[in-house]
Amino acid sequence: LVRYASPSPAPDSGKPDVHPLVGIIMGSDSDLPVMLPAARMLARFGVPHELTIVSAHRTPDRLVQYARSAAPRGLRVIIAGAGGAAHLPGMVAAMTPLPVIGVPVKGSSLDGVDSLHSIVQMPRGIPVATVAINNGTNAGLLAVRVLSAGMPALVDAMDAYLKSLENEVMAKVDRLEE
Ligand code: RP5
Repeated sequence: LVRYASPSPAPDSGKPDVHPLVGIIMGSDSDLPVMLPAARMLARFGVPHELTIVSAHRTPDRLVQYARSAAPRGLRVIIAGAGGAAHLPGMVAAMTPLPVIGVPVKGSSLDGVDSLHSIVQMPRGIPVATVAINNGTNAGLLAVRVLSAGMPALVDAMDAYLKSLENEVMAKVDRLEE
């Protein structure tokens, strides 16, 4: 389990807050290149998070333990990425009341559409918020937005992020029209 501290100190403690609010899990270390951008986005917003491997079919007992302990441990959102018959996000969602964001990972066949369908087509009662294939970045951003419901500073930070995207495009427009 890798824990990433928030760069902002916890109130009153004077020490960095290492208590993770977001858990990032993936079915295999081969998913890491897709999932690291989620971690980077959370780091950019100063959201403490953790990252590890949990495989629904290779480590089923670990899956149960992780999902059942997530809320009591203080996590508020889980991001789960998997490829192939990607049942990891759905299984986690079945065992925790926390919001689960699923990242379909593109495997060596079927272009990741198999993973997308596995994750997005959850039956009634157990929702998984699904981002685009291989889009760890959007999973991180969505986690920040979910957290921002109770953390106004994140609303301001997200506004600033949106502004930075706009500025990026407008700089290109200016160069094009010069
Ligand atoms: C899934 O199977 C993982 O999420 C990964 O996307 C896929 C392939 O895993 P490896 O064979 O690369 O370990 O469980």
